[in-house]
Amino acid sequence: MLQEIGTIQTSFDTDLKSISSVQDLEGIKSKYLGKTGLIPQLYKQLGRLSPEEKKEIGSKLNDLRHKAQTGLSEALIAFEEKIFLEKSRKNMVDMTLPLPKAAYGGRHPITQTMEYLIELLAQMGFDVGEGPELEHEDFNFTYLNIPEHHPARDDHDTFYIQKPWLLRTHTSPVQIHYMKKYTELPIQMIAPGRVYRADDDATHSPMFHQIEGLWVDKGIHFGHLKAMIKAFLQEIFEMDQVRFRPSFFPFTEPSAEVDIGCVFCNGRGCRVCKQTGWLEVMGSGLVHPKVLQYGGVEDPAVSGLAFGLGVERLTMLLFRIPDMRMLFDNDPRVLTKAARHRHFPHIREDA
Ligand code: 2NM
Repeated sequence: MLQEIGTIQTSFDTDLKSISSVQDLEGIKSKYLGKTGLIPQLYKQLGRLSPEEKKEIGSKLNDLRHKAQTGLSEALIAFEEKIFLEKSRKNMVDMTLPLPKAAYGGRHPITQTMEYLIELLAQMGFDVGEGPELEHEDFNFTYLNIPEHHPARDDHDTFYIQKPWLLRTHTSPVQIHYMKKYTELPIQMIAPGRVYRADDDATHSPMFHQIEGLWVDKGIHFGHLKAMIKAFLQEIFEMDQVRFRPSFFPFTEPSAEVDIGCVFCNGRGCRVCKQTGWLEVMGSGLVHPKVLQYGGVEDPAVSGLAFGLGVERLTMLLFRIPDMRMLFDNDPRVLTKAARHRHFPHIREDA
């Protein structure tokens, strides 16, 4: 019987080493420890032995049963651990992998243009003025020398909230407020902000952004206007063709529209400049004496220059956006477009 115990012990050890599933373990358990298993069968034979043999072999048998039980439960634990590690290795996150390309936000092209222009004008000495978008018609029209029956005042062009209150149609009312508030010369300021006009097509939006400039001092003349605007546009567009065309605005006299040589075709003529070789970029003039008076500037030796530009139009030129409505659709292809300009933040490829 001792020999049998040894044989069973050896075959148990071999069986235990070769398991590949929990079912294998169950099989081994019933083969050795089950009701009719090899070990219980040996116990049944104990009855035929003498008390001395019973004592010795019984103890050996107890050892065998104990070894089989602990061997099985240890093997079960080891096997479950192995399965767990295999599963977690399969789900493991590799911290050395590069992250997936993530979409992230950025400033709108209009905002980028606005901030760039404000920064540039601030460097040229202009203070930044602000005022309400809801204005009184006196500040929006009357004080800017726009007469009572001028078509610009028409309900068709202006969003009246409740007469005389309206949404400002330009930022110049801010400049009237500014002149009234800051009487010390020189006055050198810009008014950036949103303006509203009842207009909506490929080149007009009912809400758009303007930056208007005002420079008031003793002896300001058209030469100052030309030099200032040339320097400003050359800095933006890196070219030197600037042209002043006579024009008319109620609030300036004389008035001029300002063109630059077409940056798309270098003046040769293309679709963008409609074959003229020139692009209109802003309006300007010497402030009408009546406007200075309304602003509280009394001294006839004091004069002023003024200019105004549409930020959307400049954004379209700098970002190569062909239709103004595209600026307000929030299409990510427009929102992540990079400006072809040395001073604009470059939008990353993976944005
Ligand atoms: C323009 C063109 C010409 C302008 C005039 C004034 C003010 F208030 F000082 F009189 N602000 N802006 C002006 C002059 C604006 O925009 C096309």
